[in-house]
Amino acid sequence: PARQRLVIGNWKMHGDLDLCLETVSVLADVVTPQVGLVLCPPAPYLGEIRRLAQGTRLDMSAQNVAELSGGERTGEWSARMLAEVGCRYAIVGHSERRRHHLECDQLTAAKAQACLNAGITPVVCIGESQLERDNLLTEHILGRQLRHLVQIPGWREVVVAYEPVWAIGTGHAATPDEAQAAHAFIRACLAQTDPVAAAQISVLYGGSVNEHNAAALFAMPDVDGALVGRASLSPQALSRIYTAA
Ligand code: G2H
Repeated sequence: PARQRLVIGNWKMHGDLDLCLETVSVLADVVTPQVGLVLCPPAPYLGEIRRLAQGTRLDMSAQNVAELSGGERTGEWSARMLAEVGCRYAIVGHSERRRHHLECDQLTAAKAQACLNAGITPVVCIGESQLERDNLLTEHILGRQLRHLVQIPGWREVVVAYEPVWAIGTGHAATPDEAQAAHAFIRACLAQTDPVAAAQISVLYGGSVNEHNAAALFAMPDVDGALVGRASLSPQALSRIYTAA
């Protein structure tokens, strides 16, 4: 199968019920079968998005999920629960989870497998920091993160999001060439385990994507879409980014 093109709007810890309504109203009519459009609100709004998006082509994602299927873990939720309320995706390993919640490669891989077990697609975020890039460690870091990913049996079914930490929320996106180089490297790494799967996996770019830079990023051969943070809080901007894909 061809690579799935995808635009995911990750609200992070922003938004409210009004934004749910406005976003679905603006975006429901722009979604085509060719490119997926996924709303990723804070967990308390998943039910509202589900209700509003019923009968549209919009998909829904969670921003996080537990690696366990259940248990005494106050404040956590399982992939099965996300599937039950209509999530098709869950983001795992976002750099903000790694940084503020000390999530590591092993935990990220376990969360990805938990999603696959429950029938939802994990969007696995990887990427290097500014310091790592300055020290020419980008490929080393991406390689390490991917090595953990390919150890889970279901890795061929994941979506990968390349999110260079230095580009996240800074207003400075990677240039199309920088993104392409990293995406090609990611694919080459995955190809060491399975060349066919590596060619078919969707690799999204994330980090300060906006309506002005999206088209040039999407024109790169190994960029299959975007994980959009800040700009997704404007339904009009998200709509223009989606249209560029
Ligand atoms: C990267 C991205 C969305 P932003 O974290 O995941 O956020 O577009 O605000 O840089």
